[in-house]
Amino acid sequence: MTTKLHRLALAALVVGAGPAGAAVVIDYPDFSSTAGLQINGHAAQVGSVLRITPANYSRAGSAFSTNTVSLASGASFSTYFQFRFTNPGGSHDGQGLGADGLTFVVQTVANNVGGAGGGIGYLGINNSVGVEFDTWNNGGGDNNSSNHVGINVNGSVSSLALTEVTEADMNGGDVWNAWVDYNSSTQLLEARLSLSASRPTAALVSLTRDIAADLGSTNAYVGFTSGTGAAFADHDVLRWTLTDNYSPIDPPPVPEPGTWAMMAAGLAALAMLRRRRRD
Ligand SMILES: [Ca+2]
Ligand SMILES: [Ca+2]
Ligand SMILES: [Ca+2]
Repeated sequence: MTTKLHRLALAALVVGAGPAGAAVVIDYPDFSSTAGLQINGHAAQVGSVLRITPANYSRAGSAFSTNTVSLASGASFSTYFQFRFTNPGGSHDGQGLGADGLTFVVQTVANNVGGAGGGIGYLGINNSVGVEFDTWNNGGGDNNSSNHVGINVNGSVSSLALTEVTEADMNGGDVWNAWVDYNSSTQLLEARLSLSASRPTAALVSLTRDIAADLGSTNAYVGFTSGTGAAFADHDVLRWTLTDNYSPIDPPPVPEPGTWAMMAAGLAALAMLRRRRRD
């Protein structure tokens, strides 16, 4: 268990101690490296983003930790990630273009799953919890909402809790900040969403649930799923951090500049100094 955790931690490049004793076990400041991830279906690394589905009809993709992550007893965890949906197209549901959205998933089934369309790549994953960022109104199961965050369990996309997103249309091309926290001592699962990187005080949607019972194990694959159908968008994850215990990530860590960026800045400063000396 420890070995798996270490492998994953090493692969995630940046590892540190989180607040309140929780360890950061996943930290991708961007996805210029996807080491430690299993990328499935139509998902792909594109530049420095993780594109879970591309803007095309009937695509499905997922990306999960290659190895299981060992969560705290009771399956507590906290995560923070940024996503962006761009290039929406295809048919529309009466409110904006683009579909079907993105789901953050904790599951114990496998690391290679994903299905298309309104299932958002999540449909059918047993022993799981998923937080969906759903941009297509599939009717009653979506509470007739075209832009909502929902909490799903055990591979069903009929959310047990669902809240309309009113800040903006998630398909609008903005960078969104999302937090999902599960505290096993209260069994409260909470999701937050904001255009700002400041973690909102109040959860957008929450559910009291024995997640450990759903998972059946505290060794879980963590990752993202997405699907497109008659409508589509590029569904990108831009950065991602996860801790192995309840420890809300606030504020999000500031990504350190890459070595090359620092070298480029250093060389530019040196060139400027040389020019000044010549003058
Ligand atoms: Ca929509
Ligand atoms: Ca939907
Ligand atoms: Ca939904």
